[in-house]
Amino acid sequence: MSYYQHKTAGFNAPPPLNNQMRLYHVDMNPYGHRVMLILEAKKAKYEVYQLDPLHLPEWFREKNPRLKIPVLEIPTDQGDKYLFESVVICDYLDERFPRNPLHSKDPYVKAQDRLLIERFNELIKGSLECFDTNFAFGSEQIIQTLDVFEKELATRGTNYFGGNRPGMLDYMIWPWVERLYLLRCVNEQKFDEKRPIFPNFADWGDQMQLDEVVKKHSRSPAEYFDYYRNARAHSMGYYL
Ligand SMILES: N[C@@H](CCC(=O)N[C@@H](CS)C(=O)NCC(=O)O)C(=O)O
Repeated sequence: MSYYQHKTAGFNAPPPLNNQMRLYHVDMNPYGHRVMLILEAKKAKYEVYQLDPLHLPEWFREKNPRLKIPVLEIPTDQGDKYLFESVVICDYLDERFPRNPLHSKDPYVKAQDRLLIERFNELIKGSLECFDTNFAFGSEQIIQTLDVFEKELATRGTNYFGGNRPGMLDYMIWPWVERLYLLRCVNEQKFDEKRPIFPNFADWGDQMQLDEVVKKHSRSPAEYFDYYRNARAHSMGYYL
C-alpha cells in the first residue's frame, strides 16, 4: 500500500529511516513530481520531506553535496543511502520493485525511450526560455519537441508510449505536459487551437489525466498559473 507523509524541513536532520524511503522534494518541482509518479505506480512506501530551496538546511548539504533536488533516501542494511537525478532514481525504483514494470522488456525499445527522455529536455529548456526573455525561441523549441512525440505516438500506434498503459517514458515527460495546460489560463482558445496540430499527443494527454497515478499528484492549471505568476519571487529555477 502506498503511503506518504509530508514533513517540512526543520533545523535538525530528520531521523534515520525505518522501513520506508524518503523523498526530499521542493513543492511544485517537476523533477520531484517524476519520482512521486513512479513511487505511486510502484505502490512503494515513502514519505516526502519538503524543502524550501531558498533556505536549504546545513544537514541537507551532508546528504547531498551537490545540493540537487530531488533526492531519494533509501534504508539499507548498511545504513541509509542516497540517490539523486530523477531519471536515475526512477530507473532504480523500476528495478527495485518488479511489480508493474515500467520499462519495456525489449532492450531496443527501452533504449529508444531513454533517447526520447533525453530529447524531451529540449521542451524543458523551451519552457525556461519562455519564462526568461525569449518567448518566440522557447515556444518554437516546445512545438518542435511536441512534433517528435506526436510522430512517435503515430509510429507506435498505441494510446501510450508504454503501450496500452503508461510506462516510464509517459511518466517521465508528464510533469511538464501537465504544466503546459496552464496556458489554458492565459488563453483557452489559443491553447485548444493547437489540438489539431498534435492530435495523437492531445488524446494521449487526455488519457494521462485519467490515470490513477497521475491523478494522485496532479495540480490544476489554475494552481500552476498562480504559482508561476509569482515564480520569480520564489526562485523560479526550482519550479520548471
Ligand atoms: N537532472 C536533474 C535536475 C534536477 C534539478 O535541476 N534540480 C534543480 C531544481 S529544479 C536543483 O536542484 N538546482 C540546484 C542546483 O543545481 O544547485 C534531475 O533530473 O533530478
